[in-house]
Amino acid sequence: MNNPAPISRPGLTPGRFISALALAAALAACLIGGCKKQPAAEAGPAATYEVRGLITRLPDPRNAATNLSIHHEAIPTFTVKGKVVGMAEMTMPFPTAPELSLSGIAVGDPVRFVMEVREKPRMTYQITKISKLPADTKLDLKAPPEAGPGTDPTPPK
Ligand SMILES: [Cu+2]
Repeated sequence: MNNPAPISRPGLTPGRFISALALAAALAACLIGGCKKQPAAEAGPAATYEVRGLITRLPDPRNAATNLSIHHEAIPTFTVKGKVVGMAEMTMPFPTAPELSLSGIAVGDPVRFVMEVREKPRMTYQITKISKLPADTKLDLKAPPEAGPGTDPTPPK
């Protein structure tokens, strides 16, 4: 937190004195009313994002180490530690909330999902909601799905 400049400091113009007062008033209001910029509870999600993408892999029920993977659209509002950094379009694995059902969802389906991000005690994210979009939905995806850990290998012929 910034310490307000001492009032007796030489060169402090009336204008700066006023802004120091305004800052002090804002801080006081923050303390009384609860600052909205601070996350209310550490346990709650830092942010949730509604994202669209294409399913590239489904978790294998016989292998707990496998993840759902989605080639998702860019997330321009993606925020880390209060800074909007954005997330580019990419194929990545997504942990899912324990109660989330993926029944009826198949590889290649366009979907809309809610990604919940926590920053404490460390950066984690999971999908809490997912639903299929109409099969002809035009997603804003430029890159081809990357061949990588998040992509199904081409099935053998
Ligand atoms: Cu991503």
